[in-house]
Amino acid sequence: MFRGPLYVLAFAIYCYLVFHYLSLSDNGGGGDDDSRIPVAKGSPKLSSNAYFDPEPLAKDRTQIGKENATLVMLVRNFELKGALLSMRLLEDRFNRHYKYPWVFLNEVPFDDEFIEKTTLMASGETFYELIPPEDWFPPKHINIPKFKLNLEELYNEGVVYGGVESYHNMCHFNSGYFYRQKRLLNYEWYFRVEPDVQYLCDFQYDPFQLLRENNKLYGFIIAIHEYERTVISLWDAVQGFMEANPKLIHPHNAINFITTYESDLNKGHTVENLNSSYNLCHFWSNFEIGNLEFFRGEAYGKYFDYLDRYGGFYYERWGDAPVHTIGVSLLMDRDQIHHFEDIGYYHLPFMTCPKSQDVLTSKRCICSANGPDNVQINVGMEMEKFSCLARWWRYGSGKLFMNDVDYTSFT
Ligand SMILES: Nc1nc2c(ncn2[C@@H]2O[C@H](COP(=O)(O)OP(=O)(O)OP(=O)(O)O)[C@@H](O)[C@H]2O)c(=O)[nH]1
Ligand SMILES: *[C@@H]1O[C@H](CO)[C@@H](O)[C@H](O)[C@H]1NC(C)=O
Ligand SMILES: *[C@@H]1O[C@H](CO)[C@@H](O)[C@H](O)[C@H]1NC(C)=O
Ligand SMILES: [Mg+2]
Repeated sequence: MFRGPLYVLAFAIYCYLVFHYLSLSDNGGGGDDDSRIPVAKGSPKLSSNAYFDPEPLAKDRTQIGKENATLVMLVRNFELKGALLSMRLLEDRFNRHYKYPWVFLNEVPFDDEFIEKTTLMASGETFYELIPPEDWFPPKHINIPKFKLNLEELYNEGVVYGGVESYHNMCHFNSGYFYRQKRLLNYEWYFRVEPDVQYLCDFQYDPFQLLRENNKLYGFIIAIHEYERTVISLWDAVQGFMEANPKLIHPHNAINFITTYESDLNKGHTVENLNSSYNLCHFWSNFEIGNLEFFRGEAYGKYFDYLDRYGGFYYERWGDAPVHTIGVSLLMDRDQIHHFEDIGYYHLPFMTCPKSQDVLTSKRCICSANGPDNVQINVGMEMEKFSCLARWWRYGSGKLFMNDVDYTSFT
């Protein structure tokens, strides 16, 4: 006697489902979709969420930061994943509050996937620039057979990246050409970013503004020793430049930072077998915040041209890090070089983090980086024997013991 109402209910549900199905297929308009190419420009995405307006929300990319500045990344298409990792961290820790633009540089065109995904990751405007071949490949005075021969030799000696032709182009470009790329002429300040790096603390202030207001021109985070084999004749070239251009050397320079040897600054460890007075210290250039007009200026231009004539970017493996470092150490007032002691950073294989507990807490630092194979790097390198930071404190612009910035914004 209870069955009657149950059948009625089952029939009602059946009718509802049939009706619902019909009404859905009426509205679906599926026929047109069969020819749709999901990734084509202008067509809706396969996974677009039907509950939202199909028009993507337009992002307001208007710059908030007040400086004439840009983030810049030289990168290859296949490094997209690492580029996004770096961007995500830098956007979250700093740039989403300022929306500075991003400039991407490459000697081959960026592909659509790279452009789409990095633009979606950026809070500000994005620009994709093709490097002209004459800015990328070896200059005319380079003897190509000699270059190839030396590549082989560097490879056989196991010099890191020594045998990789494109690495030489990259170091040459970063030493003397990035700041002259057409798009970068629009800016006064740059922040260099590499794929697969990690920013471990909130910035809480605008580093471009900090540099400008404190009359600084170049900021670094890690200082370390270079492999001697890569720069055998670099100091000879630098000495030649100094002798030819004594007026360009700044009277209050940081030459002692790059030419002193006391081992107490390296925990008693001596840099062995050095054949020149360059002690191999350099600012690690994968992190740099600097003034483009300095690099575009007469002094650095003459310095770079002098080194370029020497051929060491190709016959040896001069890195852009020692080249920038020697340039800024000789041509700038040493007080114009700034150590960002309060920014946590990781680039394989080294991590560095602020030391003050106050700063670490305020800036929500996570001083643990994810290295390759999920190895955690928990120890900062700033006090290791291979770091040059102690030397910078003695011969550069000193060591700070007081917070010189206000860390209380964005709290
Ligand atoms: N477009 C382009 N970018 C390059 C090329 N080689 C290197 N780069 C970029 O130049 C920067 C430095 O290259 P890396 O390979 O990271 O060199 P590195 O930092 O000395 O070495 P790693 O320890 O491997 O990171 C990175 O931003 C790279 O993406 C190249 O041939 N073309
Ligand atoms: C930004 O700097 C560049 C290079 O110095 C300059 O040409 C440009 O006029 C500046 N733009 C603004 C808005 O100040
Ligand atoms: C330094 O000079 C010595 C003696 O001339 C030489 O044997 C050695 O290979 C040189 N070291 C480097 C890194 O060039
Ligand atoms: Mg790198």
